[in-house]
Amino acid sequence: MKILILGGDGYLGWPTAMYLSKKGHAVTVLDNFVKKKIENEQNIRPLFPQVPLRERVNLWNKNINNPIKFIMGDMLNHRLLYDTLGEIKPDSIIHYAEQPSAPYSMRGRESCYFTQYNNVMGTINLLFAMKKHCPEAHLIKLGTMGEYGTPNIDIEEGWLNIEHKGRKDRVMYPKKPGSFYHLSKVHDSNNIEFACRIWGFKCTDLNQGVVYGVDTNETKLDEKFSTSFHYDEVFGTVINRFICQSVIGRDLTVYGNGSQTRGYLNIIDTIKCIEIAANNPAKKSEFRVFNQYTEVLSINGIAKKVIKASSLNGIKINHTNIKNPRVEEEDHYYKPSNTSLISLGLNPIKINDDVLTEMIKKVLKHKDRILINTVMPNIKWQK
Ligand code: USQ
Repeated sequence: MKILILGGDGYLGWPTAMYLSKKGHAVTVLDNFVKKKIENEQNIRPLFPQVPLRERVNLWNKNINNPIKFIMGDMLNHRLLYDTLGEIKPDSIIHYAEQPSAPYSMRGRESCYFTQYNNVMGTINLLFAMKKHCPEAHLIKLGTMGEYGTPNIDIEEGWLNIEHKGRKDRVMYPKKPGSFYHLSKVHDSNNIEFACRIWGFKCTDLNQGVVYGVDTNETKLDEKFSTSFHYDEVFGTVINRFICQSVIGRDLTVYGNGSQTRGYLNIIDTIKCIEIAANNPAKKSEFRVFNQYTEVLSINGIAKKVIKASSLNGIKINHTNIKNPRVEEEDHYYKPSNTSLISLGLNPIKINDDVLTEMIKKVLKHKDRILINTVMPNIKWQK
């Protein structure tokens, strides 16, 4: 397949590009490096040293007989998107190219505005470029489980059958997201569903849970292929943060009472899910939603697992309940469904001592690069 990966420099985009290139697909990656700009602005950096994407791609291409193509560009530049799609005419477009941090979107007006403008308008540009140059392409869009929030009813995969005053319909599942970032993905979902309805697009919206993990088979091939792994409050997801906190001997920062429950998945499973979606495209006019997570856990449950794995590796830590900087329900009902990807063949990796030990060992090697002042949260949902 000809595959275009938007956001090919990120935590998930880069490992996806290597994996799909190794599988023989013709991969092009596009990125505008806005995450690097935010890193500089926030005085944060990925834990593993990063080789610039162009250099990484060149190194990859030297070792494999199926080169990745790299384009530096911004999805807010619609001309660039039109030209790129017109030239490549991709079969599949994997869209990761969004500002992914909930806390960043809650910093204030500018960060919120940037998040929503970048994410929503970038996607609008993509939809119009697809309409002009490749309306038959399969759009695989990274959504988020956070679009649903924590409703007091079971969470279905994107759609809900309802009966109201004796009549029945199938509607998009009601959304109650918890940050301006998560809201940007809700707006995207609505825009894309509309494009499927009026232009006959094929789309899979992957409502992904919280991703964790340090490596994939491809990042392990060379240190220079490391992915952009964060542990700070801006881009670090909770398990990645807890592992880094443990390695520097700090108590784990459980926000609030720690009963908050979410869906989680390993970075290797993210890539498998993308491959499964690409190999089984949505049909014409179909806006298909998969809930992409493999395990449901509370923060307390995660803290317990990390504390145990740390102790097996000779690290004695505990957890500490800090005042929740977010506005989120702590004790809540949470029962999402995730049968679609499993029924298409996903064989999930589970969080266990071995998986966490592998993370601890890799992070230990880079322990000295951890910026201690970026560990505690500073961004508050309510000031
Ligand atoms: N949390 C802690 N301690 C910490 C950090 C987080 O208790 O030190 C808690 C948060 O309060 C929250 C949960 O962990 O209840 C998850 O937080 P997170 O920062 O790991 O994840 P989140 O902000 O929800 O966002 C991440 C990614 C985002 C993706 C989302 C999937 O950054 O791009 O969309 O996970 S989901 O959460 O399913 O919406």
